[in-house]
Amino acid sequence: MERTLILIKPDGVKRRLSGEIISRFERKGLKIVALKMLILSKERAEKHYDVHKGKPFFKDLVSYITSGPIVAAVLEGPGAISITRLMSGTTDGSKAQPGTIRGDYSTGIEKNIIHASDSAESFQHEFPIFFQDGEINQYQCGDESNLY
Ligand code: FUP
Repeated sequence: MERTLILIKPDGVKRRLSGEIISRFERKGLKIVALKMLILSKERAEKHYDVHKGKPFFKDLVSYITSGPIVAAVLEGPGAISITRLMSGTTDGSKAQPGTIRGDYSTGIEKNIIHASDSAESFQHEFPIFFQDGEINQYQCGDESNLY
């Protein structure tokens, strides 16, 4: 089954939106298989965002994502990667569709509430920055035959 990584960024946590965001994904039918709160070190943040190294916003991005606690989760379900991206909305909250997480809660590009892996390759790169394989919980939900 497909898995993806989401991060609720420091603005989302500090605005008490963690539960609301996780709820949206649960109601959609995705399953939480790993979950934790942490403060990211500069080194791990730079690794997570290494595709953006050298870009003008990189330094601010790293300093922002390390500025407070984040919630990291692995979500599982068919199409989990594209579903979480669609539900997150486009990067810039001022342009994201209402109904998406960024469209509903963010007005800017840096403080945009959520990160979601954009491909299976990104998930493979990002997952070990936040979790070990043994932290994935495999279990069945009673309604899976109605969902999938
Ligand atoms: P996304 O995949 O939607 O999270 O967006 P990107 O991977 O393109 O960018 C990662 C993060 O960098 C964004 F969430 C916010 C930040 N960013 C900026 O601050 N300025 C930019 O011009 C582009 C991205």
